[in-house]
Amino acid sequence: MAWVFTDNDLHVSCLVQDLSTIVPLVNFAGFSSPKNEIYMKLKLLCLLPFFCLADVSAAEIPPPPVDAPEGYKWVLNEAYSDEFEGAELDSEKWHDTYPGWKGRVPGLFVPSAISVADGKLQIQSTIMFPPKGDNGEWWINCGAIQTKSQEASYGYYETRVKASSLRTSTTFWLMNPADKAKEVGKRTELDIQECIGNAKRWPGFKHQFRNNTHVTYYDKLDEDGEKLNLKAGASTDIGSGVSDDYHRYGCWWVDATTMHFYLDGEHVQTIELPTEVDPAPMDQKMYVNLVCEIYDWEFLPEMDALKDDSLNTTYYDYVRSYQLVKE
Ligand SMILES: [Ca+2]
Repeated sequence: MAWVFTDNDLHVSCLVQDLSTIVPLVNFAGFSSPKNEIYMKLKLLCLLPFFCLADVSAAEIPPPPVDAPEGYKWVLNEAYSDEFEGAELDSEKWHDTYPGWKGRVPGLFVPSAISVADGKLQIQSTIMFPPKGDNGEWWINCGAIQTKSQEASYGYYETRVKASSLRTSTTFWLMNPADKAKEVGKRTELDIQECIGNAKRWPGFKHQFRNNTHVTYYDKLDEDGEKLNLKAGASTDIGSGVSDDYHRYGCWWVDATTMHFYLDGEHVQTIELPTEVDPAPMDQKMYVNLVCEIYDWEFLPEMDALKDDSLNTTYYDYVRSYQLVKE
């Protein structure tokens, strides 16, 4: 049996085979301390190479928090999964920015905002100096990564993340490629979590698990003459701020109409898309995004917060994806 200890502050995870392995080590280090203190000491012990595994293999990654339907099993989908071990972003798996989208003024996506350390993807938003753009309109470093594979389909998707305390977003979402969208006449977007650590205009973004879906039809117009956009969302109160601690945000994208959402492993919401216009609205293959961006409807981040490394970084522990495969 594997016991997993995860530190939310120092970003140390370690796997040990048996609790009995820990006790002598703790005693050896001279600690007979309460639980929290033992955990603190374990952080140090985890630095010992013989004690801490360098990475998390697929065999150790737990299945989704939902049982596979009878006759099926969950299989990890590597192209859209990453434990963020090692010292840099896996360039075979990810773009270190958002191809085709620079960000929203004044937040420019820059690869330098992206790093991998201590088992986490870190996206750090800071003041850009000197500013960029013809009029110096870009002056905040923002960050995005996107899977190079673009064929994510029905399955379970989850990230574990601690949002920054900025007025920038922390997000986890899927979208179909632009060229394919033109070909089929619709753009599909599945937003599993969109939150803002220090939200001001809409405070719910600060403490909610916010799910959303958009299907935009290029050849269908709404009553205002705009491209028809089917949108359905849901939100669940987390009970604390999204920047206070790590949370698991998951979605079982069941089929073209049904999506179940899971907060810390518990089913909390289901979105059912209407089928009057399109019998299979969310049927497109997509890529996966982890993005920290500026929203044009939100107040800008505070300068002091952008300068404060204890506030300006979002930590993604992992992103995991699973497909149902017939047994
Ligand atoms: Ca990790």
